[in-house]
Amino acid sequence: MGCSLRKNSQQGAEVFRGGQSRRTVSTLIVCTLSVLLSIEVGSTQEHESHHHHGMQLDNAGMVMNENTDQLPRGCPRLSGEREITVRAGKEFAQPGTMFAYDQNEWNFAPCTKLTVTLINTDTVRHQWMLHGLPRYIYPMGMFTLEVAGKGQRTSTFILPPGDKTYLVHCDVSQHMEKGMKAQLKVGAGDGDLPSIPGITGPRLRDPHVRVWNGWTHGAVVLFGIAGALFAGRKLRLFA
Ligand SMILES: [Cu+2]
Repeated sequence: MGCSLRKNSQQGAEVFRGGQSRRTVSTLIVCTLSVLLSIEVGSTQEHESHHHHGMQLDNAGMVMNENTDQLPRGCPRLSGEREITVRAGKEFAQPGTMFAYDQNEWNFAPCTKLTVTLINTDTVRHQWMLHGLPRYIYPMGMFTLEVAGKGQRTSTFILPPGDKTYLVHCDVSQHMEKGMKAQLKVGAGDGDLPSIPGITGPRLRDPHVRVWNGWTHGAVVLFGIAGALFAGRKLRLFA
């Protein structure tokens, strides 16, 4: 895209001034965006060429952006090494959801080297995809494990410094909306994410269900009867 700004020519009389300055402004915005974009793309390409990790893909699944040795900026050294095993499948789903992980929250010290094993207990594809990582190590800011059908996959990455809450989810269409959503807190985290099953979303014992089964059920029935009587009298169904 050419970023040269056209000079005001004689042909542009008073009438066209407004239009031209608008065009100039929009050209400036487009140019700024494209420069920013090329910087971003450039840095990503640079890092992809510097690091051997990238995508490991086969019929059974994939690992994206494994990182076993590069320390994120701000980590003087690894604070420790941890391992987790996460199961993913329909069998862990709570009422109102269809897919789920068997855990929905993790907490680790900043700069932890974390090895994740994802076990898929379903026949459909599931992922453990974490967002918001530094892009100079992890292209697109993601670390992903994917298992297509029953099976498992293991990979390692290094958590950044600082207190932050990271989104973990399955990116297969509709799986996150149907319950496959979790959060990983580094340090103290920076809050809870919305609709995390069992944390900020529906729990196993949904309070609405309990309340509904209790006195409100009776109250609704009573109101229904009263309403019917009132409507009946209005319509002169009774004398
Ligand atoms: Cu899934």
